[in-house]
Amino acid sequence: MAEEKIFKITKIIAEEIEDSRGNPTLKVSVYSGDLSGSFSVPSGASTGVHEAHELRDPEPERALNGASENGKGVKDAVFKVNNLIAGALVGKNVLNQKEIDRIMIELDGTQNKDNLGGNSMIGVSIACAKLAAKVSGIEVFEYLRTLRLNSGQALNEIKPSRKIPFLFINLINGGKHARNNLAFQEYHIVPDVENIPEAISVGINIQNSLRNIIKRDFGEDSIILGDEGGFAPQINDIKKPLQLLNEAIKENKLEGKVRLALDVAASSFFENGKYKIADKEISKENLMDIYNHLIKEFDLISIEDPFNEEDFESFRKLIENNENFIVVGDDLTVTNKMRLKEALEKKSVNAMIIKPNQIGTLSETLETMKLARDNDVDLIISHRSGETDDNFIADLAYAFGCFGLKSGSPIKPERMVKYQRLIEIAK
Ligand code: 2PG
Ligand code: MG
Repeated sequence: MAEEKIFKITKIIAEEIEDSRGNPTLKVSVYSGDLSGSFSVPSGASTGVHEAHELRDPEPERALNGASENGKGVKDAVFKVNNLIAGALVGKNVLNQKEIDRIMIELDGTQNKDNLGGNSMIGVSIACAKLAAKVSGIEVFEYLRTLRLNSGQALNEIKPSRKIPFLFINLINGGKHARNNLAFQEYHIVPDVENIPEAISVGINIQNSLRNIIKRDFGEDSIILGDEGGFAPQINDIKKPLQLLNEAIKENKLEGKVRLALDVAASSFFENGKYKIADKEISKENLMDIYNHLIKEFDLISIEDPFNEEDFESFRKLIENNENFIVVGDDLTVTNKMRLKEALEKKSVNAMIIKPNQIGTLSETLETMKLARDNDVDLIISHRSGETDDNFIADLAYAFGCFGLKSGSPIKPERMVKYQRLIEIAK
């Protein structure tokens, strides 16, 4: 049993690096002697209000530790890892993930990780898990399966959904991920094909066709990319991207082999009780009608965050209205066990997004995943819109047979590394 061995943490070092948007973020490396594990922390743009606090430096004039760039720096977070967290964890056994996370949670002492920051904590937490896999001489996904929950239950009791996850490949970007006026944030293709390399090449082929279609209809300017590597055309009609995707799918003769999915990220266009789409304000009832039609017309497989992050009720109604349809919580559930409990009581979701940095430790992430699967909620492991070259989420998705992995468009390297890792594991 891995946990009986002892590999003491000898050093923890955080540094500031850039994420894919060019914003500062942390890279944390944890050492046991000569061996080390690192994790580079991603960062969201359309973050849920209930996510763990992301520690960013104050504005330059109020900066304490020599920080920062317009409140975006993470020098304070780096300082906290290198001093407070390292001080508490050096000497501890890196194979005891539960203990490592418990110590950080206690040291932070707040509900929302306000003191240490979810970004600092998840950096350390996952770097420890990667080091633990290394000292154990096993792959990260294998190590994850050996971990135990607070209840003592083994994580290999998590009910798998699939052997290899479906890929949710985001090919058209709007919302907070693009400089256009498209309200919906993400338009995904979900290839239903035999293996991951095939799914990736389907994604690339469809994106290539899409480039020509968008250029033809909207001009050269519209083929610029959004944050996750999908196109960000100057469109405000929410239905148009689905038509464009269908045309690209047809061009590749892939009808029936590729489904469509949305991450609407509705909280980002919810203002004063209304949803603002293409400069018009609409009610939640109207939005529900729009979804009911789109689901039928485009045979959508799922919609993520269809309504504002506090509207559990409308999520439930969308499930009730559409048989065999997948309603995914992200800003609603924020990888948080308490939010998931509420969503379960109110029957608001049948799938949820898992983003470890939303909650701030690996142990809490796994607790949430177990609760979800015990209640037949499917899991989609997800990147953030501001990403790094880290591939941990692929191991997490594979380890527990998750339903999906959502990692943007394969033409962006920080997205592709996750898909590539899945290919490597699946081999
Ligand atoms: C989402 C994510 C990732 P962000 O809403 O699901 O696609 O976006 O990281 O900006 O929260
Ligand atoms: Mg989302």
